[in-house]
Amino acid sequence: MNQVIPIVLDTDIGDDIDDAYALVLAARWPRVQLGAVTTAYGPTLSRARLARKLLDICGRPDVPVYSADDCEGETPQLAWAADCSYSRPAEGAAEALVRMANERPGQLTLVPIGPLTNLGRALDLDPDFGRKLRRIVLMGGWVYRSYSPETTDPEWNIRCDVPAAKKVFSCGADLVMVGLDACMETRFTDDWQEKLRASGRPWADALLELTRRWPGQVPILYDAITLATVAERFCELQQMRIEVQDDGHTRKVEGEPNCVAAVGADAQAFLDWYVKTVSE
Ligand SMILES: [Ca+2]
Repeated sequence: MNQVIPIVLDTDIGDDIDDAYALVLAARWPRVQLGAVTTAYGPTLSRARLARKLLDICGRPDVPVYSADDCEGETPQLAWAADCSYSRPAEGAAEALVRMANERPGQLTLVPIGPLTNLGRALDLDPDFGRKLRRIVLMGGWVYRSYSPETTDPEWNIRCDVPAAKKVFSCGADLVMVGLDACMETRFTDDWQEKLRASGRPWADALLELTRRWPGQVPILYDAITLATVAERFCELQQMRIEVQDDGHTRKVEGEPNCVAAVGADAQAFLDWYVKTVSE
């Protein structure tokens, strides 16, 4: 029997659709014990309300949701959760992260799937925060794919808070970076959505409703394959040293490795596994 892995999911749920897919996986996957969800970036209170509603539908009212500095913002996904009664804990997201890391040093795996603001703040509160975690498995950056700083935008999660990302990549944590190299083929096309619908699960219906409201075309499950990497090997991983540049690009440089980076993935195997896992 494989050991259950305690995790915390740090998410910017409510903009792109893949955070919702990752949250349902975190709530339903027996290999992980979801201890808390923290919300990051922009309208963190509305994001927390959305996470709360989705967790409740997943049968997980036990999972607390912490938000951070909040600002105005509205999206069709966030509007879906407007009817959810969410009471914000007195403790903020970064403070909760520091407390949980101290309560079980060396045991917690943190999975950030949004901008790294809460982690940066946690490292300000406790410079040893990263070393108290078992591991950080983050969605962000890229290494090889289309890598051309002159012509290609930096990846969103890193670019949105570059100072926080620099802190995370130098904090001494056991770090796994799942970037665009591994994610771009995880396209959750209509065929997959139909398989999910066939499960008849209420959280599957919620995901498909959120997907319907989302203005994009085909969901790409960046955040869900990142979470899967906590205990599954759909990604090809390489040790390397990554430098976060001032513009948010992640560049492979010479020197002692500071992370393990995903450089490719078996996307079809992952999608098949995903649908099976959240259909249980
Ligand atoms: Ca995200």
